[in-house]
Amino acid sequence: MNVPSWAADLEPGALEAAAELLRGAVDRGDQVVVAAHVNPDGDALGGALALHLGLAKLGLRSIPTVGETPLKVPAALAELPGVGDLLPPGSLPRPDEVDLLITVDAASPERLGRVASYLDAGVTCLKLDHHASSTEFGDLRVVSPGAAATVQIVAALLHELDVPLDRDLATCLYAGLVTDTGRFGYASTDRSVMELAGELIEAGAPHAELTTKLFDTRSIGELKLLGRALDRLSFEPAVALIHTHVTHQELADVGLGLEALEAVIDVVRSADLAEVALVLKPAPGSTWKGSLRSKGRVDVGSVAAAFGGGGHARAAGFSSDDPPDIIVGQVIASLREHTDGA
Ligand SMILES: [Mn+2]
Repeated sequence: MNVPSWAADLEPGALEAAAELLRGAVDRGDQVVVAAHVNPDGDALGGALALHLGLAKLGLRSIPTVGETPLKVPAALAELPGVGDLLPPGSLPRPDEVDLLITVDAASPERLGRVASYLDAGVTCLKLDHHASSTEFGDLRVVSPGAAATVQIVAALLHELDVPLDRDLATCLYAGLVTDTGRFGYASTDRSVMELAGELIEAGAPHAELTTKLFDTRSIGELKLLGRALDRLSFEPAVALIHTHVTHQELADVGLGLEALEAVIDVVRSADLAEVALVLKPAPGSTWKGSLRSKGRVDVGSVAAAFGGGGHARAAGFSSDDPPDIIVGQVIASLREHTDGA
C-alpha cells in the first residue's frame, strides 16, 4: 500500500503507535471493546467490525458494540460479517474489567452513547476518526480529517498489523468506504479511496450487492415518508436553502423509526436551485434533529456548530428543542452570516 494522501493529517507516528498498542493488547490477551458510534452508519459499523475481525485473526477476541440499548443495526448493514458478535451496552464488561476501548468514527464522547461511561471511568482509549469536528478525547488519537472514511484508517491499521484482507474484512471495509463517499460520488473521493476500493474488490468484497443494499433498497413505508417530506418542501431563495421536515405522527403512521428518514436528505439536496439542504427529523421528546448538506460553497459544519452540533463542511447535523419554523429561521440567519462573510 502506498502512503495515502490523508495520512499527512495524522499526528506523526500515530498509526504506528496504534499498531504497537494493539500488538501489546494481543500479546497480553487484553479485554478490548470496539465501539461504533450510536445510530451507526456503514463507516462506523463496518470499521468497528473490520477491526474486531482483524484482531480475531491475530488471536484476540474483542467485543464490538454500539452504545445504545436496544442495539439497532440498520437493515442494510444487518448481514455484515461480525454483526452477530455485537453486544448491547448492558451486556458489556464493567470498566474495571476492560483494558482498552477503541472508538470508531465517533467525533465526541456523546456519539458513544452509554459506552462513554468507559471514558468517564478512565479506561484507556484509542480513537479512530476522520471528522474535522473531532474533539480531543482518547489517549491515542488516529484522526485524519483528510480521510474520506474512518475505514481508510482502519484498513491502514490492519495493514500495519500485517493482517491480510479476506472477504469478510473487505466486505466490512467496503461498506464504510462506499457509504461515506456517497458511492464514490463526493468530493472526498480521491486516489487513495479508489485504490483501497480496488484492493477490497480484489479481496472479494461483494461490491454490487453492498451498493444495492446500501443505496437502492427502501421499504414502502420509507418511500411514503419521502413523499410526505417532498410534499412539504420549501425554498428560501435569499440563502438558497431547501428545507422540509417529517412529524412524529407521520413516522408512527407507517410504523417506522427515525432511521427511516436517512434517505430523505439525499433526495432533498438534489434540488437544482439549492446550495444548502435541511431536513428536520422528530427525535424523542420535543427535540428535532437537523441534517444539513451543502453543495460546497457553504460550510454547513460551522452552521451546525452554531447549534452545538458538528460534522463536515458538506454534511453536518445538530439537535434543537425549538419548533421547526423557529429552527429554519435560525438556520437562515446563520446562513446569511456565512454568505455575507464570503
Ligand atoms: Mn465516517
